[in-house]
Order: sequence, then structure tokens, then C-alpha cells
Amino acid sequence: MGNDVPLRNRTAWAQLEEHAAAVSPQHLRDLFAADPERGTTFTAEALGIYLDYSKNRIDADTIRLLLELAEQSGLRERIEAMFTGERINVTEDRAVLHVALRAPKGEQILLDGIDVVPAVHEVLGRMGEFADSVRSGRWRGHTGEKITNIVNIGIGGSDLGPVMAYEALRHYSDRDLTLRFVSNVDGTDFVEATRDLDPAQTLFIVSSKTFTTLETMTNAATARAWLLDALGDKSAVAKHFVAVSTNTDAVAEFGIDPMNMFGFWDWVGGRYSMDSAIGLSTMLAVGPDQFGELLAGFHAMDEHFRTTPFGANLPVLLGLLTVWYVDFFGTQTQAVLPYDQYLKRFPAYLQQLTMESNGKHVTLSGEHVDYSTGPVYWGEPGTNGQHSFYQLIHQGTELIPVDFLGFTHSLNPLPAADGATHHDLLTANVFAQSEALAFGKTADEVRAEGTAEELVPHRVFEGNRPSNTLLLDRLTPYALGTLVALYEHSVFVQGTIWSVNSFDQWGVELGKVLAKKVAGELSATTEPALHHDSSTNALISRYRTARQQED
Ligand code: G6Q
Repeated sequence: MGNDVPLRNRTAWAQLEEHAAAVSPQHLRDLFAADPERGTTFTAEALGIYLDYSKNRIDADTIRLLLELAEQSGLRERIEAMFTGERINVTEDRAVLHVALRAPKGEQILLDGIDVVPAVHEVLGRMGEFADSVRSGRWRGHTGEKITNIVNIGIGGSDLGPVMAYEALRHYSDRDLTLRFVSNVDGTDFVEATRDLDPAQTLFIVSSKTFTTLETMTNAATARAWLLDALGDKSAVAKHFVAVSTNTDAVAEFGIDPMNMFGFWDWVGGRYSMDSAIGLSTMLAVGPDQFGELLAGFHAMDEHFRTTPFGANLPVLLGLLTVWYVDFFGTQTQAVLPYDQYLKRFPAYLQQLTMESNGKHVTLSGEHVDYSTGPVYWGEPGTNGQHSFYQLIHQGTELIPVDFLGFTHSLNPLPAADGATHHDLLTANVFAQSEALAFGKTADEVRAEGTAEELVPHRVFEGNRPSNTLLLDRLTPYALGTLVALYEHSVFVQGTIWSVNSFDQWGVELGKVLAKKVAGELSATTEPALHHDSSTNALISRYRTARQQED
């Protein structure tokens, strides 16, 4: 499985180093001038996604060598290993089968000799029945009222996907339902999410794979108290709480009937779980049919990834280009800029997906890497970002590769001035930004505009700043599924090249353990003996003193 040859010893790596030295001084202006077909040659299209990667600092040899690196890194075998249920998450001894969550009925995916697809569809069926009963008003609250508010309580992978998907698919959602998401243990999150809700009409979904997560369990207990405070009867919990989890015992102990629990499995990683039962809030919002469309989009991208030759394979190309910039241009961040207001939470979602997956400094076999791995992903929807941080992308000293996401059709077509539409103006900005980044404006061009000499350096755009443009038709549930799966698999490609385990997250453990200890010290009734460093000791003491004064 994978490749035991260290990354720097793979032959394509040395060739890429040499090649990068020749390509990096070249300007995109010259690369485009030398090849009039470039803008259509360096493109790939599948499942309604048109990827233009021509505005990257690459030539045909770059792609050839990156594809060789993928082969030498065992990408082909790793993809098969994932899709066939091998335990590729070696540090947790788990299979990685989020692709099974969107496998159509009748497809077979074996884990330890057992087909997991029927169990996936059994849960999907139950979710569908539940969603229908809530949406139709058959499911009633404790006092007989219709449920009009859904509050998902979860954090990390049990929150970011559902929030992102809800926002992304709002256009398709039942507008009579109010959806809220509570994740932070900061009480403000719960208070603000529920302050205008009527408990008698509110359903909580407690989403937690482990059902032990501090934030989620704290918020769930607060939610139960909020409900019982209003409805006064313990049996109300049955009508106002459902759970999404893998931990039946803990769900029962919390007081939720396991009949009202929707399960998933240890082979679904938190950040890869939005199309498991963790997507229940999404299904409630858009209904089972649209949720099915979302899954179909995911599945189509899974198939594309598994079967398409690497040179035309969208996740492979995107993943390799990220590796190219991180390791051969020293870039540390990757911007993702969706030109669609509905995708406003997409960058936040991607941050977890990418950074929790590939923010690793040891290889699968535990060696410290001697190359850079996962970059920082960040972004905001356009055009808003243009009036804020784009300055640095255009004229700063950091090289920041960008993914622009755009659509040819708006879900809210509105006319604007001079025969244009809002959407024309939005899309004009996508194309203009990538053009400006790539080609910039020379000093001579600035002078030719009559600019005073002392202002010329300020108004020069060096250009040569790389970007991908992903152009889709319109934001449908299917399109969203393809887009998310595209990035999931791009992350997998990067992780494979870097030989890291993209599916564990040990880096979040230490802080959790320390927080537990500190929490005890903050709330202790007698002065605790503090054995931290002098900074942490002083902060704890200061907080305790302030608390005592307030009490
Ligand atoms: C994701 C991580 C993490 C996880 C949360 C919530 O890959 O594992 O973000 O999703 O810590 O965990 P629970 O679902 O168990 O509450």
C-alpha cells in the first residue's frame, strides 16, 4: 500500500526540483504568448465542472512530472485501498469508507467480508421517513405542536458540514423551517441560537459520533434543561431530541430513545461525515429527494476519481497543483474564493477538511518529513473579499495560489444596470480577478495611462500569480456533492504524495486533555495547587480572582 520510498528519493521528485528551477522564473505573460491555445489546453471537464488550470506557473512537462510523481507515490494503489475498505487509517486501525455513504443501492463495498452498503441505505431510509414526518407535520412536539425549528448541536465534523450544506442549499430548503446550529461551548452560541425559539416547536439533533465531546454534551444538557424548563415534563425529551451517533449506550444514558437515534460507523471520519446521518439537518432542510441528489453528486465524483486517467482527473490535478506550489514554490496558504453567496461557509468547511487531514509532520511510518505538507486554506466569498484582503494577493510579498469558484447561472437572477444582471457583474469579477493576478500591469502600461512617475511603482501589478478557475452550471445539490467530493479527494491525493495519514487528528488531543485539567482548577471550590508553567499558573489565578470578586 502506498510507497515506501521517501518522497525526496522518488525519481520524479528530483526531476521536478530541476524543472521548477527552469519554470519558476517564467512569467505567465510569456507562457500565454508562446502558446495561443494554452487557455483551452490546460483544462479538464467532468460532471459539469470545467477546470481551467492554465493560469498556473506550469508547462506540459510540469503536469507530466507531477503525474509521474503520483504514480511513483502509489496513488493508484492507495485509491483502490481506500475504495476496497483496507485499513488505511493505520494509526487508528480503521478503514476509510466515506465513499460507501453515497454508494447507490445494490453496489457492494466489503469491509472484513461484509457489505456495508445495505446498512448505509437502511439508515438513509430511516432518516428519510423521519425527515418526511417532521416536514409534513406528522411528527409533533410534546404539546402537539408542529416542529418548526431544528437545532443541530455538534462541533467540528459534526457541525461544519451540516452548516455549510444548509447555507449552500438554502435555495432548496423548506422556508417554513428555521435551522440553527450550536457548536461552541461558549454559552452565547446556545443563547443566541435559541432566544427567539418556542421550545414547544423545537427539535434538537444531538450530532456526535462519540457522544462524549465536551462541547456537544454540555450544549445538549443545556438544551434539555431549556426544554424541560419550558415544558416541565421529562417525557418531552422523546419528542424534542434525536441523536446522530455511533454510541448507542451514551445516547440512551442521555435520555434519548435509541429508536430516535441514527447511526453511522467508525469508518466514517468526522470531517468526511456530512453525507452520513450527520447530514440529518440537511435532509430535514431540503428533503430526502434533494439529499439523494447531493449523494448522487458525491458518488459521481467518487467514480470519476477512481476511474478517470490521472491527466484528466479533477481531484488528481487539483491535488498535484497544490503539492507543486507548497513544495516547489514554498507557498504556505491556498485561497478558495467562491463567487456564490450560498457558499459563504464553504471555505470554513474546507479548512477543517484540508488542514485537519494534511496538517501532519510525520509520515505514515512515523518519520519526520523533510518537506512541507498541508497549506493553510482560507477564503471568503467574492466579491466581498476583493474589498478586503485581495490587495495582498495582488501586490503582497506572499505567493498565494487561488481557486476561484463560479457558476454560469444564478439561483437568484436579478437585473442590474445597462442590460447586465447581478450575475454578469459577479462573474465579470471572477474572470477579471484571475486575469489581473496572472498578467498584472507593467510599469510601462502604468506610465502609458499618464500616471505620475512617483506613483508608478505603487500602481504596478507584477502578475504571475497563479489561480485555478472552476466553473459550474448552477449550484444544485448534485453540484455541491461533486464539489465537496472533489476537495475530499484532492486532499487524499496530497496526503498520498506526502505519505501522511490524512484520516487521523492526534494534533487536537493535547489541548483537550489540558483543558479538562484546567477546567477542574478554574471551578475548584478550594484554592488548587497549580503545577503548570508560570504563565498558565498566573492566568488561572487571575481568572479565579476575577470570578471570586464577581461572585
Ligand atoms: C473530524 C474530527 C472532529 C470531530 C469533532 C466532533 O474529523 O474528528 O472535528 O468531528 O471533534 O466529534 P464528535 O462527533 O464525536 O462529537
